[in-house]
Amino acid sequence: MRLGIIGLPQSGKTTIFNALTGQNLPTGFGGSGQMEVHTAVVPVPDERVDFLSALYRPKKTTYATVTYRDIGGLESGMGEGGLSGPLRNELAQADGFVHVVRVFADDSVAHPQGSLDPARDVAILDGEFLLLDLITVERRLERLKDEWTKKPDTRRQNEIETALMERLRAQLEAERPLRELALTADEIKLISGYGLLTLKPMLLLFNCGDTVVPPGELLNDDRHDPAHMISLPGKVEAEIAQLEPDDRALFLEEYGIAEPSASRVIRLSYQLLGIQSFFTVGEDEVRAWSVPVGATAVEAAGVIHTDLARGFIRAEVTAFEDLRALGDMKAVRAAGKQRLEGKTYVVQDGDIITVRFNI
Ligand SMILES: Nc1nc2c(ncn2[C@@H]2O[C@H](COP(=O)(O)OP(=O)(O)OP(=O)(O)O)[C@@H](O)[C@H]2O)c(=O)[nH]1
Ligand SMILES: [Mg+2]
Repeated sequence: MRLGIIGLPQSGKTTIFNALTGQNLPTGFGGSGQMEVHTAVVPVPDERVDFLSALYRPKKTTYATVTYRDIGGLESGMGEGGLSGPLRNELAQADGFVHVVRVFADDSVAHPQGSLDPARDVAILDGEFLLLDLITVERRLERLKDEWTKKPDTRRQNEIETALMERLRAQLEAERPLRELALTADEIKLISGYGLLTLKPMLLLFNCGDTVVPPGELLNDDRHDPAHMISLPGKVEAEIAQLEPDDRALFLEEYGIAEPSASRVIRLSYQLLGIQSFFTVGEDEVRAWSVPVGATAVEAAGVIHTDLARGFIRAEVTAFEDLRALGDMKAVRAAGKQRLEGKTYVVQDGDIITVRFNI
């Protein structure tokens, strides 16, 4: 799953990318306004995996991952003619966005709007995305009108899609993001190829200077869920990410920080994408796997290996918290806490799963 880090020029996107990924890309003026993309795959910190790894002492421990893309090149006004080319593709292919908003004051860093105003900056990028989606929807509606006369045999389908597109248009004209609409799985499938930007989940990341201001004091906009906002000191976080693990632990202890905000952002982005983790355990490997919320046992088996889905018989399932409470699998079984589940069982976050299969 892929998250695009976006924001106005000089908002601190690359700084945040460095903080999240531990990379050390150059920041500051230079790339500004240019379409430029950096990518990194990042393990999702999960103390449950740490616990399982300590218990099983496996040869290998594998965390779930998310991919971040630092996407430069978005600007105020870019939505007007619609986007094309690599920037459009890049945005369309993201599963969600981390929108970096500048809060830090620093006279040596130019602000593209000339002044500090986080709420205004959020509105600017939101407005560009709404406009870009509106252009996409209107183009599609024109196309459907064309096809109505040219392809009479697909009129039923055409009607269905036209009605849906008109619903999307009304939403966008009311300046509301598409992600707020209650769409059916079929409807989502129908529009999934159009790269609609406001349909994707978005995390607002307020890049503060040394004084961290809570999101609620920076923005009051019901189009953004407070659970999908976070404030952090971007530059400090990027510096923490550069420390060796031992120095980092010392630094955090000294400042009384339980955990770097970057770790929280990574976990938040994982949740933002509507995915959750289940675990497989053993002497060889303890591993977190990602499935969409609502996935079934056979779908989870298929994530591990297609053979496991094909030959699926049953899944042995233990809730992680039961294992943590009881200490080991033997105690879990003795307490009757290990269940046998069938193909249609809906996987819960933190399930420890062993698939019984036969091929
Ligand atoms: N004082 C201060 N400066 C920051 C902070 N975060 C980023 N900066 C500085 O702001 C400038 C821009 O940061 P970048 O991370 O390059 O911003 P960007 O959004 O990637 O910029 P472009 O890719 O050029 O659009 C750099 O000089 C950073 O050092 C912060 O929290 N405090
Ligand atoms: Mg940058």
